[in-house]
Amino acid sequence: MYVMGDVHGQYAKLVGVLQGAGLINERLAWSGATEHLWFMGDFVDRGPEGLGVIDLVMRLQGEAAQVGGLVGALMGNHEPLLLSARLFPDKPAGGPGGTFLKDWEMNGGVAADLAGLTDRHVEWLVGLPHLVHLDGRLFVHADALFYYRYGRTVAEVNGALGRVLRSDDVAAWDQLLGDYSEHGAFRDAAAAREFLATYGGRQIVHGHTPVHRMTGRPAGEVRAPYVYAEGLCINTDGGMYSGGPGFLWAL
Ligand SMILES: [Mn+2]
Repeated sequence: MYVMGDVHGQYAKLVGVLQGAGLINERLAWSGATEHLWFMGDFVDRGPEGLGVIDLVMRLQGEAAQVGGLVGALMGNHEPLLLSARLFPDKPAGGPGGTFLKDWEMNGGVAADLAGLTDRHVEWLVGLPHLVHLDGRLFVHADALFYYRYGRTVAEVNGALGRVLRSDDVAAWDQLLGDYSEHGAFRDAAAAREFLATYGGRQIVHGHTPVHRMTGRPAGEVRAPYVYAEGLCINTDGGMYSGGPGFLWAL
């Protein structure tokens, strides 16, 4: 099993990393056979080709499934941001831009991604899980505690957040997008331990906060996940949009 952190529109880097691991070939077709590949969310924004990344992941998901492999993806927070800009561009929102469209733009929104987004993309995106158990670990996009407010089990959280994203409840969307401004909650190992006790799993695997921001090392040097909180947490966000080369974590 391989895990890919936050891609943020870095299509060319993603292709290079996947080819380097033999998961796709020179024609960009799935060549990973029965291997499993999971993405941590945040496909879009801050980088030029977010929709290209989503299209690639959606296609590889189908190709892998045909040969007994698996491509899975978690929901990030930039996917809801993009969806909110599509649903209610001019409605007032709580971020610094004042509207959902302006807040998305200020968070690195790329006009071509919004323009190219189809119902098929939207349906795929809103169906992505927010929390998932894999290999005895708890995979979640954000290193944040706000998930507690949406439920005390993985199924409850996925259900509640899925309902928000399938609704036109502007206040609920605004609340959720604001919730994601939380970062770094698991630096406190006790908080990580309680999160795992609540939702299950022996380790938290997350993205959302680039490793270089936690370690203070240059983004260009980040080629492996960052293990912290007494080994309870694994940060997979290579900071690809701010100079990180991108990497796959092989379990
Ligand atoms: Mn994020």
